[in-house]
Amino acid sequence: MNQVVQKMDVTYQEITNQPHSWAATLEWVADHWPSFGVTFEPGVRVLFIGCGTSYNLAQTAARLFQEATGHVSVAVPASEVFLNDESTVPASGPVVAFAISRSGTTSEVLMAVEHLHKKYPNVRTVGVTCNSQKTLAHIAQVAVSLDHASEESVVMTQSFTSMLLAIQWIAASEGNRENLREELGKLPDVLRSSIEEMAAFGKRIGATETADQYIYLGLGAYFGLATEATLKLKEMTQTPCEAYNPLEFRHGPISIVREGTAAVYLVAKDNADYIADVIRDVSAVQGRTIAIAPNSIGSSLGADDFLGIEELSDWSRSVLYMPALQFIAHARALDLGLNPDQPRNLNQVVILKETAAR
Ligand code: F1P
Repeated sequence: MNQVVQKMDVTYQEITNQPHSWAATLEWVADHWPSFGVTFEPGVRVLFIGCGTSYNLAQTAARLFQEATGHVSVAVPASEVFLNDESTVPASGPVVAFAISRSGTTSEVLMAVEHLHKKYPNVRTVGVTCNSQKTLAHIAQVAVSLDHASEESVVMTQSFTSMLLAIQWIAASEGNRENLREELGKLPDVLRSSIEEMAAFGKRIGATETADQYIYLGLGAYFGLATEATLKLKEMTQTPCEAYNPLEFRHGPISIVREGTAAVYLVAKDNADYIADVIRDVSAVQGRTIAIAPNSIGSSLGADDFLGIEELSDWSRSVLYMPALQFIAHARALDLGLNPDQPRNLNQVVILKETAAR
């Protein structure tokens, strides 16, 4: 049964297609973004808006964007833009809002963009999507449309990393960070050369005999990736899992750790010493500890298992962690005899009743 699903499942093909999708993304954004004429004036505030996986993307993107450009950037669930705009949308001063949606038809994202256009003349909207022919690309003032990263599968994998990579490229460009842009250019080849190792890692960590509860831990932009890792695992396997800032995890939630708990750390070089401390604490209460970390420090963290990732800067390396996290969820689904292409209770797009897909 598992082998048959593996050959047929589209989700696996899309996960393994990421080196190609990333190369096409970098080419597309370099060719198109400069001509859009989107400016980031001094004092601009930047919003990143999305739902589900695209909100996890927004959380990751906001941190990376602020780090590379210095512009204050925040992530907001799309529903909060039209339901709680006074606490989420700056009413004055220049604002650029990136509205993120693979499908380009998620009702809350479209409602958020329409609300911004109607009530906030100070806001410029940028659609980020994988479907140029759908509504978001038409109603946003400009659109980053990565059709090559669209997916047949319900769960988002290459669409997540490709849209994130496009936003990272924009951040590096708007921040005049040529070194970061150069590092991004290396990512497709780095991923191509490490994807088999990542798939093997995913099988090891996702195996049902090793854990029945997962905790993903990441700081800063890596927290958004940790949150996305939990959504992949929930969507594909319904396994109990949570995401935390690693140091916050010790302030109470560590009480859920037991034998059968796997704690997966997304380690950046800048904070590795602090993470090693949390690894020790989780090991001490019977948790299994797994680190995804830069090659140079992976083995020194004291984790039970680890995956080494290409050095690069913490900023540029961040998106490289995602395929390994996607493989964990995919491998576990197959181990459980589930079909990753048919996640329980889920459709590719959530359309609210009072609005039809535009
Ligand atoms: C957003 C989303 C997905 C989720 C599921 C339902 O889609 O919440 O993140 O996995 O497919 O839709 P989109 O707005 O990015 O198309």
